[in-house]
Amino acid sequence: MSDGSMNDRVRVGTVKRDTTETQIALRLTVDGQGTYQVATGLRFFDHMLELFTRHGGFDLELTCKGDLDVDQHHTVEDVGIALGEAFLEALGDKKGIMRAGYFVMPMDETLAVAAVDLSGRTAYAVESGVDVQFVGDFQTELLTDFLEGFARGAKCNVHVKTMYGRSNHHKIEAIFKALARALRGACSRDERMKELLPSTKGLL
Ligand SMILES: [Mn+2]
Repeated sequence: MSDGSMNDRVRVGTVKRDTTETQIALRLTVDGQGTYQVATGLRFFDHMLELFTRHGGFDLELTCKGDLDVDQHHTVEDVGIALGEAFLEALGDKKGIMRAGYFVMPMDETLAVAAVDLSGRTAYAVESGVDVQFVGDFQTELLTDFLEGFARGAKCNVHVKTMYGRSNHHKIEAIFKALARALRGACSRDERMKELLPSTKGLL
């Protein structure tokens, strides 16, 4: 039974982001049920965001109307920023959370790792091992732009790497799943230290 304190609240972030390049409306529930309604205009990207939501145990409603007639860059990067901002908002002062998390995720023949630190600082490192320009309708180099945007929006460190694998579809998919589960760990509540900020600095 919830006592209604901040530590028990269902953590939600909502972002509305309108530029000349993209119009985004996003609602993220960190403590969700894995449900999603995602429409970015890019089917492979939708697929990744959907499995990210399910594997993270989040809920996500997201629409993005982007300038796909230019190319996919603004859409993918801005969704990354908005999703990151939603996490930042949802987590509030970050008291009582684990803060850091990692996951090693197999996807058939592929293995990917992800590590995140909700540190208040932006940094990212990406080694996807993807060696084709497109997977489905998705321009694969934009995986890095998505993760950079996410790291900026959430003010966090994001590191992902495909250790090995063959299928480029699997490499990207394993990265999104690993990231989701790493984030799930980082966002989870620390029962033993629930009143404490997980930092000696006094601010995250
Ligand atoms: Mn797939």
